[in-house]
Amino acid sequence: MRTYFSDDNRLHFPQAELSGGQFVTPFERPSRVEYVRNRLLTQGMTDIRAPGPVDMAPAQKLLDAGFLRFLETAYDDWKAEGMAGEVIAANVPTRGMHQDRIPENIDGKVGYYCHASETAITKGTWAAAQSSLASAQHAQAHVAAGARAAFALCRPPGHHATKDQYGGYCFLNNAAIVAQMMRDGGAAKVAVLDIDFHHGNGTQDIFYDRGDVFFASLHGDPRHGYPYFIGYADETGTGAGAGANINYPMPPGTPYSIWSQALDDAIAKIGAWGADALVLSLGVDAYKDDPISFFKLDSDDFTDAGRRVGAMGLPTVICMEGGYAIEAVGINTVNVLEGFEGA
Ligand code: OKP
Ligand code: ZN
Repeated sequence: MRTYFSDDNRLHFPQAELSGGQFVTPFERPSRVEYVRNRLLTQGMTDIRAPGPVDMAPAQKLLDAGFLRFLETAYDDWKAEGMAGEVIAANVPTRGMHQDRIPENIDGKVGYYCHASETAITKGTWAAAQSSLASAQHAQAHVAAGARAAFALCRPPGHHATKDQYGGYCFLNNAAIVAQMMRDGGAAKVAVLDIDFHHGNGTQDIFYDRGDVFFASLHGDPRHGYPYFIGYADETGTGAGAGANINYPMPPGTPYSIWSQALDDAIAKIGAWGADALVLSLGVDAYKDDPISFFKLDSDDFTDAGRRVGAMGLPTVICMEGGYAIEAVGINTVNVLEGFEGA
């Protein structure tokens, strides 16, 4: 399987993440994808290419224009206002406030376009987010040209980003944009299967009222984990999208024996729905030693999960999402790819 990967991911590396009331070195750091890259090489998956340029047109079609302008200019606007540090949201429109008025001051604007203040924007964030999207897009093009599957080693990740909000380490929703590109390329029905530990709220939100893109997510129960306010089992889609969204929230300590039942159910539902192409949002933070998650998968379980997804037999674009047990991220990610290829 071919991999697309951009060194420009390193342009996004904030000094700090707000975690537990302290600023810590971000969990979502460049070394994560270096471990994946090195493991790919170790395992002989050496077809690793830099993506060509990003195509922002599909993002402009799917996402909010003001949001894209904001991402592009936020850091400069922040600096122009005389702020000393990185861009961090501190004021958000909550219950009882206006939800639809966009402040002119950058400190207010950041709150409008952000859903979680752990995530900082730096000088290189926009370039890195675009390079991440470029990897996903070129993986999609490779599949469109006839490859069974391709791996986009995306960083920063994307599945928490909505049409008009960033957060949860995500800025541009790579998986959603690629799903739309598969639709535009001729796939009538596209499924996004999200096996990252965290609920893929951004992808769900983008397709919630659409009947042509199915979304399934396996994740930590939002009563116990980020993103906390979305990801419940009763979120099943609306309008034309009714029945095309399925969530599998699972409790702390969930082992592979339970998790894999949810995976099988999601795979069966996607099959019954009649998907003809697949995007896999691949996070490996369901791993037992992940520092910010609470499931109990072993490294071997990821191989088995990859096998089950591969057995779906669909043209598949695999987009990297999370995984923070740094040294195991490479092994776990490549295990999924090897399982997929061995199916
Ligand atoms: C992004 B992805 C750490 C809390 C972190 C945000 C998690 C974002 C996960 N103290 N909260 O889905 O892996
Ligand atoms: Zn995650």
